Amino acid sequence: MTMQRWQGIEKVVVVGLGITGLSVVKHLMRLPIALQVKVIDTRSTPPGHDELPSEVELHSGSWRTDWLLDADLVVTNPGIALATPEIQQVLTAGIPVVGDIELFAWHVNKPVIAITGSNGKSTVTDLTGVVAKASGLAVGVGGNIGVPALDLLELDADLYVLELSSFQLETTSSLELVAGAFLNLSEDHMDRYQGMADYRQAKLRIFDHAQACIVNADDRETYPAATENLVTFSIETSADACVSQFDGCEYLTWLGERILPLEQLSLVGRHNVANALVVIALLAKAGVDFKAGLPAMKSYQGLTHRCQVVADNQGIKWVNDSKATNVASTLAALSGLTLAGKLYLLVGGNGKGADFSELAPVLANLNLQLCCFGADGDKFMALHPSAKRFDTMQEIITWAKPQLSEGDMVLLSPACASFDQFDNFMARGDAFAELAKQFA
Ligand code: UMA
Ligand code: ADP
Repeated sequence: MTMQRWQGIEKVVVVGLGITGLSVVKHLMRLPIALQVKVIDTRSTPPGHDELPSEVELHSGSWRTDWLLDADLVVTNPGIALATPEIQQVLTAGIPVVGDIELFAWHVNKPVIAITGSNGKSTVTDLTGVVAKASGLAVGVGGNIGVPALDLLELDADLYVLELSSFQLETTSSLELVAGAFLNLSEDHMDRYQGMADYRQAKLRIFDHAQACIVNADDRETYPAATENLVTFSIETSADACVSQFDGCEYLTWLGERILPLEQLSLVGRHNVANALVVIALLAKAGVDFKAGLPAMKSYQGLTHRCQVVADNQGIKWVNDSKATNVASTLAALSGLTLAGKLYLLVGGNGKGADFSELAPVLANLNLQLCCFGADGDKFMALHPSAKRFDTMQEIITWAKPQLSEGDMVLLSPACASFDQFDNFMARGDAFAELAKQFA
C-alpha cells in the first residue's frame, strides 16, 4: 500500500455519491490514517445517501464551495465533468482533483488489465475475466462495468480487469497496467466533450503507464503518439491478434498461432470477433496461460442487454440491445442483419448531442419500420421514409402488435442513453423484455 501518497492530506471532499462515491468513502475509512471526509452531491436525494457512515457529513442539493476550497484532496464521481465551474475553482486553487480509479492505482499491488473504447468495453472486460478465471486465476472485474474498482481491493485477487470510461480516465494519471486496450473510437458523449479530439485524448490516457498498448489496426484513432509497446488486433488485416485462414477455416490467431476456429465462438457478430481477439491479446500480454480458459471463451454468450434475444415465438424475434447508446453500437447491431420479414427498429432517448445521419444509408437497405421515441426521437425522423413518432416503447408495441408477422424482428437498439425515461440502460432493456413477454 502506497501510504506516501497521503502525506499532507487530512481533509477529503468526495463529489458525487452513487456507487462510486460510496466506494470511495468506504475506502477512505479503511485507510490506516485519520481523514476528515465530507460528501457533496448536487442531487437533492443522491443514490446511496442512506448507506453513508454517520460520521461522514453530506451536503446535497447544491454545491458547497467553502468545503471544496478547504479540502486537501477532492475525489470526483465520473459523472462530474472537470469543466464544471466549481471543479475548475478547485483546480485553480491548486487543490488536487482525482477520481476513484486514481485512488485504486495508489493502492493496488497486483497486475491490472484495463479496457477502454467507445463500444465493446463491457463485453471485453467480462470475457477477459471469464477466461482468466477459467484459466485458474482469482480475478477482480470492475470499473465502469458496474462494480466500483475500489470495492475490488477487498478481494484477494491475482489479477484485476477494469473497464474504464473516458470520464474515469480524465481523473486518472498513475494507473500502471500490464496491458491496456483501446478498442475503437466513434462519436459518443458529445454533451460532455468539446469534440472528438478531446474525447479521444481522454481515452488515450489509458496508455500513459501501460506495458502493452493494445490498439485496433482497423481504427487508427486508437493509436497513441508513442510507438513503443504497441500490440495490434484486426478483423480486416494481418495483426498480432487477427483472423487467419487455415485449411479453408477461419481462426482467431495470436502471433501467427491458431487459438480457436471462429465457428466455435457462441458470440455472434463480427464486432464480437474483434472483442475475442482483444481478450486473447490482453491475457497473453498479461502473461496468463489462457489455454485452459478457451472452452469458457467458446461457450460465452455475451452480457444481457447487448443484442440479446429476449423472446422468439410465432416466428417473431425480439432483440434487446438497450446497451446500444451511440450510433456505432446500433450500426454494429444492424451490420450483416438478414431477415425474412420486416425489422421494427426502436430508436431514441437521450441523444447526448450526437449526429445520427450516419445511420441513414444503412437503414435505406433494410425492410424497415423505424419507430422513434423518447426525448430525442425527433432527431431520427428524417433518417427513413417509414419513420413514425411515439412517446414511449409501450406505445410503439401497442401500435405494432397487430402488424407483426412471421419472420419479423423487433429490435431495441436505440443509439441513445436512457436517462430521459429510465434510471439506466438495464431498466430500459428490462422494460422492453417485459413488453416482449406480454406479446408472447
Ligand atoms: N450527478 C449529479 N450531481 C452529483 C453527482 C452526480 O448530478 O453531484 C449526476 C451526474 O451528472 C451523472 C450521474 O449523476 O450523470 C451519475 O452518477 P451516479 O450516481 O449514477 O454514478 P455512479 O453510480 O457512481 O456510477 C458511475 C458511472 N456513472 C457514470 O459515469 C455516469 C457508472 O457508469 C459506473 O458503472 C459506476 O460509476 C462504477 O464505476 C455508468 C455509465 O453510464 C454505467 N457510464 C458511461 C457509459 O458507459 O457510457 C460513461
Ligand atoms: P460498452 O461497455 O463499451 O458500452 P458493450 O460491450 O456493453 O460496450 O456493448 C455496447 C454496445 O455496443 C452493444 O450494443 C454491443 O452490441 C455493441 N458492441 C459490442 N462490441 C462492439 C464493438 N467491438 N464494436 C462496435 N459495437 C460493439
